[in-house]
Amino acid sequence: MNEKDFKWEVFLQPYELAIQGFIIKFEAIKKQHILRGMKNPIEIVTGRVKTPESILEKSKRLGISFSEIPDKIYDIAGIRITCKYIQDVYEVANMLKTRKDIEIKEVKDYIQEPKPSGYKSLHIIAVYNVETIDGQIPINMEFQIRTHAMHLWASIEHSLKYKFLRNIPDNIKDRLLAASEAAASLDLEMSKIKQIVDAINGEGIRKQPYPLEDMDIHLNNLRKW
Ligand code: 0O2
Repeated sequence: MNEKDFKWEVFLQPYELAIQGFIIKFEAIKKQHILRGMKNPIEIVTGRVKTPESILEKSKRLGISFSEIPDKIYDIAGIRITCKYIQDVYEVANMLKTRKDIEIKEVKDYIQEPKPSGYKSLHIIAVYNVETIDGQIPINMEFQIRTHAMHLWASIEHSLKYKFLRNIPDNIKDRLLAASEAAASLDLEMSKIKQIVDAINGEGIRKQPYPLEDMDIHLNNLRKW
């Protein structure tokens, strides 16, 4: 890899393909759960390919040379799965662990051990082989699995990091840590509510199914010719 004349679009295209593919795969898992009347752990699936500016900034910050970028920056392709409950986060993580199309390299559990900032999420780094016109290319992917409460916190903290050029003032940092604790309390309380509701459902009280259209589930979307 040579920084001069580097064709970022060509380099990033397999990452884009991988992201598009995994969004479809996770939407399919969600649909399969809903269609079978099963409890669905997946709420929202999004993905992004890191921008060249952000890749270069991270490589400089972590002391990674230009040629080492594909091997040492794991989140060029990022998939984010947002869940209602902490239990669902680990259920999605277990689903990833049993998949045959990825090889898991590392699990970073920032829920059990939050970052000093207060950041919480479960990260799974995996290798995925993308089919291209040059054959299979192995790429690193980062799956971030988190609850809505963790996501709210991370989005606000992320935008503040940009606003303050990564130097968030101490008084705001302290408040962010307190907010992270509050988000954790909310998640815990919601988990308890879920356990109570699951127990009621287990006692035979039938759930009222929602119409599929209300959940944006449509069948036979592929009738295009
Ligand atoms: P973006 O804008 O999301 O693409 P790093 O934490 O980035 O210095 P490391 O150890 O490689 O270095 O990170 P890790 O743990 O794999 O996390 C990478 C991504 O996780 C980040 O991407 C964020 O999306 C998220 N993340 C990690 N730590 C924090 C944090 O303290 N606050 C927030 N809001 N998000 C975090 P980037 O590179 O930040 O970029």
